[in-house]
Amino acid sequence: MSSIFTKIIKREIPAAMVYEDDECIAFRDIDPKAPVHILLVPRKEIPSLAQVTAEDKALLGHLMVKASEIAKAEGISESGYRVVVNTNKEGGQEVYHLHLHILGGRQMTWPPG
Ligand code: DGP
Repeated sequence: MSSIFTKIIKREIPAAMVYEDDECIAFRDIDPKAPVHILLVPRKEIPSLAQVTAEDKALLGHLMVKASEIAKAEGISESGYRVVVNTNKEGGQEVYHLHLHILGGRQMTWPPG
């Protein structure tokens, strides 16, 4: 089932775009939890990390490379950042379209809440 991210991908609702290519898009989170908070989303509708298969191997690798590049472009690569994939209910997932959170610009703490 499509989510709000599909509407952003189709440009049916606006978002502060950061990056896009044939496989993914990145835009700023509407409710940022850090000075830099970007969502990196594959165009392919995969509900969560729990649904990926070996077929998605190249796409998942692509997302990690792009996360690294976006962090560099945002100026948080050297200082550090966190990449988070909330997965299903106990993982705190709200939008069921696979996405990476790229968070930076402040000190992160551990363990996460
Ligand atoms: P998660 O809990 O991992 O599913 O995170 C979903 C994130 O998506 C959450 O941080 C808020 C963000 N979000 C939800 N709706 C919108 C939207 O319409 N636009 C933008 N830019 N972000 C959204």
